[in-house]
Amino acid sequence: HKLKLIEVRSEIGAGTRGASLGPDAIRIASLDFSSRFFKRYPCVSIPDENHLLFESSGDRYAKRISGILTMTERIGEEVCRTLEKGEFPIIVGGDHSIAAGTVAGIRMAFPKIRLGVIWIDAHADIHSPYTTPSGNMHGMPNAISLDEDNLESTLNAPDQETLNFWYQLKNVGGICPKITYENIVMIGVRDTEPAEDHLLEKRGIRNFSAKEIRRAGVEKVAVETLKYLDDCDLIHVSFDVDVLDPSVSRGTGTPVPNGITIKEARTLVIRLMQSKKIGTFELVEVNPTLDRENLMAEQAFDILLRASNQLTHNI
Ligand code: DIR
Ligand code: MN
Ligand code: MN
Ligand code: MN
Repeated sequence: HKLKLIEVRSEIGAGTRGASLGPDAIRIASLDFSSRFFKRYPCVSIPDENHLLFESSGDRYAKRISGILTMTERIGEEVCRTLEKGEFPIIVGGDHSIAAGTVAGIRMAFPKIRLGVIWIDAHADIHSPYTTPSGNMHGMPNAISLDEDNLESTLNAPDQETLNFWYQLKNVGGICPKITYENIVMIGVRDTEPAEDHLLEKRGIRNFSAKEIRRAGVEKVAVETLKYLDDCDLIHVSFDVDVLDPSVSRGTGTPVPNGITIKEARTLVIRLMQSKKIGTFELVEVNPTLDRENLMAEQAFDILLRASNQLTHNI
């Protein structure tokens, strides 16, 4: 099948604005490298006309959740349509809240399969409105996909309107939950809150820490990850650029110390994409307004290019 790029200009899920410019910054990086990447593959763009609004519905425990719901539905429909045509969607964000839409789209296209997720990120993004410290919805996509409220760790009292939106969000595509705990692997997660730690522990989520990656080597981590998800029929790879070390990840909203190197990230992605089970790839959280010299977008483009080349190779 063919690759299809889906650009999502979303930023209302993040605490720092500017991630909607990520896809354009990555395009500019590709031009600077004289790459024909964006000419080679068909590309659609999902706009977010609400992104410049300061307020949209939702309380402080789920900021702009009504806009997030709209975006999740749009992304879901586009990803579903792409998969139904037999094309391979590469989703370029935008903030990480878009991952809920990607997973919804996969589920809409394939309701019955065993779906795996490889979550490459400094964060677990498994908060709910009941537990979020920030109200930023890019910290919630995994909870949306898993139908996880984490009431045992409740810290907040979201209002009824917000909870109605939250329920709708989890039910986009009519399937809830969309993934299960045993079919998710996290790589590089190192900045979590106690409410998230509680879940990671209770549900036994597999997480390869940056330390483990360094000790075992990325090659081994990739092999172990794929082995762990061996039962899955199809796997989604979600790559948040803040998994990278802040020495290269200045241009992202929430950089976290002790990240993986760009070299480790390349090898990891190439090795993972060699698996025929990978069905979607997503790269998020490039924010050029925070960067110097578009460095983050250049690194992101490099990752994107390598992932795509590996896929083209598979086909
Ligand atoms: C934090 C930060 N856990 C929150 N999350 C981020 O606000 O929920 N995710 N930055 O990418
Ligand atoms: Mn994330
Ligand atoms: Mn992150
Ligand atoms: Mn945090």
